[in-house]
Amino acid sequence: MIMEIVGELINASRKKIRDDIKEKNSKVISKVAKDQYEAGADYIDVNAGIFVGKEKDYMRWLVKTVQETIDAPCCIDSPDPQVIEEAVKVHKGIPMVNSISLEKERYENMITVIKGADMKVIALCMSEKGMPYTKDERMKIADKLVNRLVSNNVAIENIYVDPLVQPIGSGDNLGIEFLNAVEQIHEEFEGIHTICGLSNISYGIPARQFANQTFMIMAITKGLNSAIMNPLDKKMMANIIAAEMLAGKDQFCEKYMNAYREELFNF
Ligand code: THG
Repeated sequence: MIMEIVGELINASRKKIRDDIKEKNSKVISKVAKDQYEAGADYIDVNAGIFVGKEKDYMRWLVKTVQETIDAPCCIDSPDPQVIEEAVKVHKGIPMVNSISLEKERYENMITVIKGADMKVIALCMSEKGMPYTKDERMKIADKLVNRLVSNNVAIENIYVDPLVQPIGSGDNLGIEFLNAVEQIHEEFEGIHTICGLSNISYGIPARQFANQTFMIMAITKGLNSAIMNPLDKKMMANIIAAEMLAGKDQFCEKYMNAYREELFNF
């Protein structure tokens, strides 16, 4: 697939898995990693952010546990540069760092971990001024952040800009402003990736999956080429394959045909 999928399920903010992380239940973590990998995840997100003071220890354990089970890289999800630094040390292969932002302290401390290392980096559109709402606010942050990363010798291909999905319930235009930012980022920076935590869009509204699945299709038409999401959502995975074909990203419909043969549309 063109879309790079980051499996979101190993996140301590999820009630369903919180205690399994807390108790270091490697059997459950291994299974959730394996299930996501087999469903098509390219990266496994690991987030232990709720364990204040113990995040570093949990993060190291999560990275090791995931990588003992499957041969896939992790998306190391923490705002704390020290946590990222320690997790990267035990990580095999090329990790994705989630994330750096334009906030002064976070940028300065995070760039020392990233500089010169072979890793993917999520550039989250957040600044001292807080979260962006409009396309223009997102672009102001994205432009500064990408240029700064490039000047710190991070290759454009390794940058995943996250324009930040905001809940549609907080403003009617928050979906379209995000989508237009995705489009403009791809116009301005050839070879760059865009990424997002897709399910933020449906926070606080009912029938969340339906909104998430539809928003994904809309984002693909704007060029979104990676997402932090639940790869066990079969409808979502089928939508991605069809939308990418229809957006001209599947030469000779090959991936779509393969997915059909593998019965990925039978659910
Ligand atoms: N951008 C970046 N990283 C991110 C996000 C983002 N990491 C965290 C998050 N957003 C993406 N990951 C998840 C993981 C799980 C869930 C949502 C996003 C989830 N949420 C349900 C909810 O919100 O109701 C269930 C919560 C529960 O089980 O208690 O499952 O935007 N770069």
